[in-house]
Amino acid sequence: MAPMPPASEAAPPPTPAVADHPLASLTGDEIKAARRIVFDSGRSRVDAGALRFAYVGLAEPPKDLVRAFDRGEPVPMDRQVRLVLLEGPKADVVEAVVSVTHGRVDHWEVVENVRPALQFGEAYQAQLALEGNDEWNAALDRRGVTDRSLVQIDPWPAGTFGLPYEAGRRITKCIPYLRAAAEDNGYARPLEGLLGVVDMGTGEVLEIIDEGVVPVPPTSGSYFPEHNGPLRDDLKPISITQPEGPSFTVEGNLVRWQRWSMRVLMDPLEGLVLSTIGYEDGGHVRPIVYRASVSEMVVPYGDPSPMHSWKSAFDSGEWGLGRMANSLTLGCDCLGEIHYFDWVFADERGKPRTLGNAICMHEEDYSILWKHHDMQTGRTEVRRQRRLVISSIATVGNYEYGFYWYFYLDGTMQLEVKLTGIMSTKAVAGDDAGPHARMVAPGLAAPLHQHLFSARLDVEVDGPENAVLETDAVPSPPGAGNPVGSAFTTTTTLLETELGARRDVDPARSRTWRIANRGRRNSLGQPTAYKLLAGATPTLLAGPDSSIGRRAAFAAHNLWVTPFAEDERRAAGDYPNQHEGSPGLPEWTAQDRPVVDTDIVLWHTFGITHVPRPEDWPVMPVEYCGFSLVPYGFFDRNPALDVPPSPEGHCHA
Ligand SMILES: [Cu+2]
Repeated sequence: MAPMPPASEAAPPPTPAVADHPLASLTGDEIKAARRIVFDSGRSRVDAGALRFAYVGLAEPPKDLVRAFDRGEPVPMDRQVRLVLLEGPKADVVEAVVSVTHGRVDHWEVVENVRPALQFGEAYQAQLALEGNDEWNAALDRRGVTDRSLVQIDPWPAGTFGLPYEAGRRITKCIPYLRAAAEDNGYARPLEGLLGVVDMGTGEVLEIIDEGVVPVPPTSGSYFPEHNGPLRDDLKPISITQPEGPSFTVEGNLVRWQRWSMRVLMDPLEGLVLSTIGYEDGGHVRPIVYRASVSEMVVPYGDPSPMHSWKSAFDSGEWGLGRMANSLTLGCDCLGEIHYFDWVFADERGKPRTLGNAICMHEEDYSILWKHHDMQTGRTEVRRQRRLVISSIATVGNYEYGFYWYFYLDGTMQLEVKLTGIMSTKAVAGDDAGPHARMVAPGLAAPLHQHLFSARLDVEVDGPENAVLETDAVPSPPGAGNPVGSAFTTTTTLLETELGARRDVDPARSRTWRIANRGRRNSLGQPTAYKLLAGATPTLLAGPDSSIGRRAAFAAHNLWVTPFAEDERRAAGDYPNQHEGSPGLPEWTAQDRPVVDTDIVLWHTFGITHVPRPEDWPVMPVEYCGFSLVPYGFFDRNPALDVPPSPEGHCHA
């Protein structure tokens, strides 16, 4: 695999000179201007040709300014770009913020001993370095590999294990596979026992690890139609048509649909970002979530063998869910009346490029919304549910992750992550994968692992000042108030400070968390609120004192609540790559700041513990995980009574 940028070489489309909104997506002109400002500033310690742009994204303006703009007040537009720059092979970066409105550098700081996400160009150089390395080639010879063009080398984030050569370097560990042909699925044929460790900055091969030859598994892992016939011939066409067009409108990156409104952005690391999510009610937009994103994700592996124990990819912070985003195809990735958003991003030299069809938006019929049949009169009322879908799919090495935000007619919103692609594999001599992996094909196993996501929800339910209430369903004690022993009730706890707000799901108690505005009441006198409805989701299984247990400590709890702080953006910190500590949520929340009736951020860990099954091979049918935000006293009653009966059916009377 050569992880090259997934973009076309085409020049960016013409862009307006002035953004129409403080949260408008960066344009190609703005990226060009930011690059020029960096070069012209003369602050870089290296030549322009040697400078690498590891991150280029919108530096979002203060929330108060955005709110004032949306109220129609005159606010000065200052479009700022946030950059992370690499000046050479060492493990340090420059953090910069430039104003493209004013043509100046607003912030420039060298940060020592941190590493940005892996760079595509450097990953490619690491592959070349191994191909020219004698020790690597000797190991391939021992495995009988004659045609080197069939060797697939996957560069991985290396993690951190206190090895002397880790210090001060940006490292990748490279896993080899042997394809049977150029288009073959290499993951079916691991060259087990062999790893190459490369300094990505210098291209120096640091270590070739050879734990011994294991036979290459015998069977193909092709998922191509030409190898999996005869194909089914009894699937009749399904056509989704909306003869009058979709029910949404789009202005710039502002979407309106059925009283919902939100802005759609893409971040290089977080991928899809939705901002200023609100719901129109009584003639004005009631805010719900200021900004929603997947701030981090990690895939820790549970196999202790030396080839696999180090694997723990932070696919957001070590690769980037926007950087790895696909260009989506009508009829394949998305079906129906589609609106696509292109994404203009900066490549590693800071030049604008366009990823066409990066984000897909459409409506889906979603079965029934509500129904009742009156058994006395025979009158039936039933309404169709419908949802707005905003989605993006990232390919991170062997896996695919689809991020689907849904908005429903009843005021519910949801994030669903669809996991597919190909599992990380190992070759096994014999038919016993041991306790930490599962056989998925002859001679081929897949290690146990987890996929854990951290959704960052900068909430503003009816305004910025919110609090979180945890509610458990509990049995009532037997006695006079519970004479037949069947009573149950709920207990509700206000989460007051950060340490007390590190919480976990409890399906046996139907635990939910309510984001309440205690200064606003519905007609029943209850605080208006949305509840975070979690699934029966795992937390991190790695030990808390292990390397990955520290680095991914955000995944040790399902819920964290923090007071909003502008620089607290990513659950495992800004630089999880080879980080030795426990940055991000564990550090911030150790301050134990109050989180009651103030501007708060919820961080929700959810995901899947993946015990591989044969049916996941050679390519996984989609597995789902996610959560919902459901109105809870936000409205006075079912807000979808005004949805009309379907015109084509006999849905009432
Ligand atoms: Cu998996």
